[in-house]
Amino acid sequence: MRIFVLATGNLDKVMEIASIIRSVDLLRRPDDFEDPEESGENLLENARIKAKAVVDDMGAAAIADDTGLEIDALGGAPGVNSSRFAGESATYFDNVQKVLDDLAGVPVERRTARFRTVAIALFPDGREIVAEGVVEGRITVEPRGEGGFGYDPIFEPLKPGNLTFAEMGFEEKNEISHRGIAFRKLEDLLARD
Ligand code: ITT
Repeated sequence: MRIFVLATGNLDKVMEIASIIRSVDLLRRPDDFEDPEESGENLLENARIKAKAVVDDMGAAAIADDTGLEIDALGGAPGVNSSRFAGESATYFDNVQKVLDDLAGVPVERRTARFRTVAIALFPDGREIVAEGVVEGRITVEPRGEGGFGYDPIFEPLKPGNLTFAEMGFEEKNEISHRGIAFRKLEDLLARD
């Protein structure tokens, strides 16, 4: 089995990725690993920055993702700024609140949005494998559900039942999510590499 270090400091993402990718061994970063500045202009650049920080520091192959929520009525925001939409040290709750405030009065049919994940596997020799996953949906008028993380309580994927990601079970979200799609593709590409 190939071994990769999972280049993320976000434990919610660690749990999802570890459950989606089963055919490679994933190690965690050390707890005191310093997050690199996500200064890229797009999701791929940021995913690469996170993976490269681990490759450079640990000399091991790394896997990372960068994810953005793109809201059409906000011109595609928060996009690459999803973790800091309401400010540098914003919590999940602050970011959700800002989205709902910014969309106040916007009717259901114009609340279209998508989650996009770019996943990367980066090797010490600089070679990389990249895969993307997208899931279309809508932003709800108020948060619903206790599961998931981040913007999950206000994101309803286009699927019969109209549940938010936070109202779905863990496996159900991974089955259809941006991250599920991206990492299953990455796993396929790695199997053929
Ligand atoms: P790392 O950079 O350490 O991986 P992060 O939390 O900054 O962790 P991202 O940049 O990929 O991760 O994600 C930006 C934000 O988007 C994240 O903080 C969440 O608020 C949100 N987000 C990411 N994936 C999500 C998901 O599956 N469901 C809901 N919100 C998500």
